[in-house]
Amino acid sequence: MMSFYMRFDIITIFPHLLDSYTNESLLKRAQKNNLLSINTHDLRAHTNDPHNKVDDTPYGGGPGMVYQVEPVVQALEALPRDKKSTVILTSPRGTPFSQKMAKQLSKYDQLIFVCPRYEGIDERIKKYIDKEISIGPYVLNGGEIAAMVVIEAVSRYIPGVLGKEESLVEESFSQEGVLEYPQYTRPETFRGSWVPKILLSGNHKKIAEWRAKKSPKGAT
Ligand code: 6GU
Repeated sequence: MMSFYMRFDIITIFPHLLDSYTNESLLKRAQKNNLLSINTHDLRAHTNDPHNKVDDTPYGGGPGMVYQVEPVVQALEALPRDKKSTVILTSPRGTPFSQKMAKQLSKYDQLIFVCPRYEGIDERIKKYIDKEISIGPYVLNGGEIAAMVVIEAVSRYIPGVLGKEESLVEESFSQEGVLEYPQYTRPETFRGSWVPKILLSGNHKKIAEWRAKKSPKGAT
């Protein structure tokens, strides 16, 4: 049986920034098992400028630099495109990222991220992007970490990415993906602080009731 395969592409001036992260743990295993691929592309390889410049001063004046539209569009055009793909601009002005969005994005075959640095990007890029996403109400130096956040949250929905152990944990998560009740593991006592006795009782009905009571919404 042909399994679902998802392709992630990141256009950035720091193509190696995320290498060590994507080559460890679950994302490493998922790539080895051909469930997904994470491909970074150096924006500077797509300039027509002899110095590989990707930004310039803003028209109308003002501080900082602005990403030029041409290298980004050329980088986008150089990418192989899967049937169901979408282009995402990472930006603090974007739509706030959420668990629900992660699930929706996992239905695509390919997510392409454009990750600007500096002050922003020439507005004419809008014609070439489908979505603008922010990961929270704060400003980052660039969109690379934001793209990584989105990729990791989305990859959890790709069948086979989570192994048996992680899937089991997943079942005790609420729909929004947040663990609801407090957890404990060995030792039973740590510096005078005890694990609630009910969890050691072996009474599964009582344990379930306790967990329901301890969950913010009152039920698991
Ligand atoms: Cl996606 N990019 C940048 N530069 N800053 C952010 C962000 C993205 N999301 C929150 N802050």
